Amino acid sequence: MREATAGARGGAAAGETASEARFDVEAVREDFPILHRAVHDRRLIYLDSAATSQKPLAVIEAMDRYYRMHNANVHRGAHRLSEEATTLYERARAHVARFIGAAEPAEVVFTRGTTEAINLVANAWGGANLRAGDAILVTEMEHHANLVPWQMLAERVGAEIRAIPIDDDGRLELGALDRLLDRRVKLLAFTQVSNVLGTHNPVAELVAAARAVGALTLLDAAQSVPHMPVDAAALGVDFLVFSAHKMCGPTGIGALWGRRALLEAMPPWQGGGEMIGRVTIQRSTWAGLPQKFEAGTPAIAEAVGLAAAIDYLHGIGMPAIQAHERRLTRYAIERLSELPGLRIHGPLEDRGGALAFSMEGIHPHDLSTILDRQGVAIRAGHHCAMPLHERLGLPASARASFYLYNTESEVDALSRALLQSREIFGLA
Ligand code: C6P
Repeated sequence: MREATAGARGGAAAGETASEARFDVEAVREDFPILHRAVHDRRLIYLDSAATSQKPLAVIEAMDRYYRMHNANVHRGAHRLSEEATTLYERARAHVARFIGAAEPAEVVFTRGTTEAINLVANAWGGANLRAGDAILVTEMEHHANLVPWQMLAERVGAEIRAIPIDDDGRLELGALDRLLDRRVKLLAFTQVSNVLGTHNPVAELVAAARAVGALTLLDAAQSVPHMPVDAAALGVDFLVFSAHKMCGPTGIGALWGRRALLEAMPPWQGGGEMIGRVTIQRSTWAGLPQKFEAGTPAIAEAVGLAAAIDYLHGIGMPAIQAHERRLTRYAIERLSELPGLRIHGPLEDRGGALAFSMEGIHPHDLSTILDRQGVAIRAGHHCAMPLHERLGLPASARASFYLYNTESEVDALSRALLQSREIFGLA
């Protein structure tokens, strides 16, 4: 669909890359029905895509079509509908594999999302490989999903959690690796892009450092896969996890990618139908990859929706989406920096589109409530990153986050609403 808009602006102007020139945000917005609704009698300005993205018609219709035409359970029935559902489900897996640069579809395990994928690795890999005295290295900016499962594992086996600190600009202090990364570290689990600060972490450097001490790496790609080209094999990580709902797909599905040899060596973590080879009353054998990790009836319509989301994003082009978001984030930083009392947290350059800030004299929750009355949806709180907020010395922050359908005029509206909130609070 988007291919039709390619070149609509007649080629690149000076200083503009080809992918920036091709991007037609107004045409993109037409694909998202929800963007046409009003909130509190105002046009909806949705700036909370880091929490969950909106869904294009192509995804909504693909799921609707699945239920109208193909619904059945997968891998079980010999009847026509079950064959169709199985084909669609496995085609979705192949789509994901191509999208993230997996060597083969069998390396892609469907999960409920990023959180479940990390819990899977913590239970299956961690349970089998971690011993008392071992360490797991994370960073101070991790989402709770990439922290709490490791804490639970560490508690169980007697391992230790270490964290790479951040500097005042919200970037990792890589100098601390000398002190933190030794042979006791068995896994380095880190986010590619911070959901609060927008920081882009140096994946290649971190992977090389982990490898040098024989540690594996898990990349939390929840905030990167939706926004930029990501190639798991090229990045050199061992595990990669993400959620469909942040990339135009439905809730309830995401994926774990892992290297075949690692996944094969891992025991299953949940038992039930689908994941077995042979079952007797006393014991069972396991299915091969990836079924070994997919016990029970999976999220079939959601897999179909995820495949449609990938088609949609691919049709626009991930480099074009990334370029659009970069431009918009730069613009937002410029506009918000002009506002009195406003402080942006995190790096100002070379960053993703999650933009956390504080307004002097107004609690983030009050700010988000006032903005909501203007139709502007942002998030306020700790964004499931309490250790990070502690490091920043903040109980909470406000966060605007951008995606392919956001515009400069929406950033202007955010800026106006923030100024108004100062007036409401009687701030000069
Ligand atoms: N962050 C946010 O508003 P789930 O909930 O499993 O789909 O994703 C968890 C998760 C893991 N890692 C990162 C970096 C994330 O940003 C998230 C989800 C949302 O920031 C909801 S708390």
